[in-house]
Amino acid sequence: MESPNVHDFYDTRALLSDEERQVQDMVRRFVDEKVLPVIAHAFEEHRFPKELIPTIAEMGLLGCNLEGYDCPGLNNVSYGLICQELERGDSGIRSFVSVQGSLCMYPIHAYGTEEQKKKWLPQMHRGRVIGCFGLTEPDGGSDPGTMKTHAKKQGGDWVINGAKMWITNGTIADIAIVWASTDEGVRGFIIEKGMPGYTSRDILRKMSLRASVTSELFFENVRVPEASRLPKAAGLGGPLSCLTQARYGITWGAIGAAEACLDEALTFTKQRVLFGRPLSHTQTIQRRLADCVRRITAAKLMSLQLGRLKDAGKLHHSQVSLAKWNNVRMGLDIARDCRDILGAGGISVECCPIRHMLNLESVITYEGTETIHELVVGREITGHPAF
Ligand code: TGC
Ligand code: FAD
Repeated sequence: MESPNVHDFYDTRALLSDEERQVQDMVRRFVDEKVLPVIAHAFEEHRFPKELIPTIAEMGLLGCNLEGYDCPGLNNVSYGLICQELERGDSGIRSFVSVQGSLCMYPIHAYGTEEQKKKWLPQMHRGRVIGCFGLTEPDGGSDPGTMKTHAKKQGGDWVINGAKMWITNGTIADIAIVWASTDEGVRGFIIEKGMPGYTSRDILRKMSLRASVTSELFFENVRVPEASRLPKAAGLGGPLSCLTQARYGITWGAIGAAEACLDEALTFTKQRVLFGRPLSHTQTIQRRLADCVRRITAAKLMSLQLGRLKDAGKLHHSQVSLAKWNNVRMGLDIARDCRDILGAGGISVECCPIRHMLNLESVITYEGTETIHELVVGREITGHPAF
């Protein structure tokens, strides 16, 4: 009997179709050849490597699991594998793809008119139009139902006032999907860069997701035509359904970040000789590395089953919450442990665990904090909302 593959202990690759494996291999090569050589420097410089966008678009990764409008309609397991490989590079690159596909193209696809879909989706798939998603506000993100951004009907238009904060891609976005309260409940709007009264600025000095653009958006009497409203989105369920798409991808992404950290720690412990033997020959290090493999293996099986449920149309959003909570916690704990295993060298940006660890501090907060996901699962099993 062959020994298990350290990088895939339960041979989950065998559970993938040929197409899924090809997609994974293509993105893996892209990350090895184009992302890894530049990412540490980009992180240090607090710069999103925008020059990667054309290649990401050429590979068909933007909105890859949407059907029609020039999108390839890959299944959700393929989308997950793409997120996993991208986040093996950096959470910032996966975030860019998540926001474009799951948070901006998905709501247009699910809730837009035929005209909106034809106008935006092909261009967004090709990376010629970049989107951002504005839900969180300065006064708090966990409870978006209390948002203050407001849209008021005036004649045939809507007039929007308010602000959004911590918005990925904000200043580089050509369009923003903005959620606002109205007299009839929460509604979604496509707001275009350059519309009078709409401004944005970057949030600087981040210690996490430094290779990603994070911004504030401001709306001062922004006049938006009815044709820019997403007509099929009514209520908070609209934006929350987009979050389910992105959270699903994050469950896979965290696996990639953890794998990158484990790879580096494993190589190091085989080479580092202390007390007359390689570190990898000590019991404590073996237990820690084995624990990484245990947790990554469990996370992979969770995300794969989640993907199969999603592809079968049987996914409940609380199942995504369970995996977002489990897998991001797994990634963060592994990144931190691998950082420590690398000793002093582990605090250098030249080693990936500290970068992943810092990034995952954002990932565990955005798209619903860990506490929110625990409470979503708690509500599901008790029937009582305890938020
Ligand atoms: P609640 O009563 O639970 O729900 C209102 C309606 O929405 C439905 N629903 C969902 N539908 C789809 N997916 C989900 N995940 C859903 N959660 C709820 C629900 O069934 C209901 O429908 P209906 O028809 O009965 O009206 O609403 P609530 O106000 O009690 O809030 C629940 C709570 C706390 C779970 C929700 O507010 C929440 O998820 N809060 C966290 C907010 C959050 O995650 N924000 C993320 C902002 S975007 C972001 O972080 C992007 S980072 C991007 C990157 O760079 O990758
Ligand atoms: P708060 O909601 O103020 O929460 C503060 C603390 O209170 C947290 O620890 C939380 O878990 C806890 N808490 C909240 N409610 C309860 C409760 N009932 N019981 C116990 N504890 C509770 N948002 C977007 O809309 N679009 C984006 O593109 C986007 N990108 C982001 C990128 C980055 C890098 C970051 C860091 C955030 C981004 N966000 C985005 C915002 C993100 O979704 C919010 O930060 C998140 O939802 C939490 O909101 P908050 O930061 O306001 O924290």
